[in-house]
Amino acid sequence: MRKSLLVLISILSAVMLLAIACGSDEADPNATDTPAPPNTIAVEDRATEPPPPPTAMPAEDTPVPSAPAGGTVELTIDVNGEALEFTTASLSAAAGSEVVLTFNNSSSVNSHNWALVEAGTKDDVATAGLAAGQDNNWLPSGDARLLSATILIGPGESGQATFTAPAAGDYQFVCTFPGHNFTMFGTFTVN
Ligand SMILES: [Cu+2]
Repeated sequence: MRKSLLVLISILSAVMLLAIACGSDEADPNATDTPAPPNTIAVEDRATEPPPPPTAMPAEDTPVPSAPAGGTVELTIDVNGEALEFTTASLSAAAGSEVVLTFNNSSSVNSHNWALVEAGTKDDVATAGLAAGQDNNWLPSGDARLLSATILIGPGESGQATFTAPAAGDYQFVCTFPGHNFTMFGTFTVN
């Protein structure tokens, strides 16, 4: 009888140990469950982080092609009626800016153009334009001194010259219609 009791006790104690062991095993899953939430949070953080870069990429790409280094400058010029002179003798723009110059020729009889040339070359360029003829808008072709120009604009008509403002410095603008260059000119300042 005593031996059987001892066996029972030993069996019970073994069962107790197993129960404790199982209890400790059950504690492990709980231990692994605790770190799990941080992992899911970390995954959520990673999931929310990627979206900003994609949205930031297009935002950086769009300004590059659309916005020139110096921005866009819109200039307007006219003539003083039938006088052979522009309405202003000075224009300016920032270096590298995209210049859109609109020339409104309000004269009722005269044709004009507007040409941007290197400083001190307005008369020489006009002379070269005289040789080029009216079919070429009184403008020489392939002339490095001529930086930009409108076409020949008839009375009451308008035209545009679009160009990137060159390096900082003083330039000239002039009408190269024969004889107009002596009174139709001004200084174009790039700053
Ligand atoms: Cu003119």
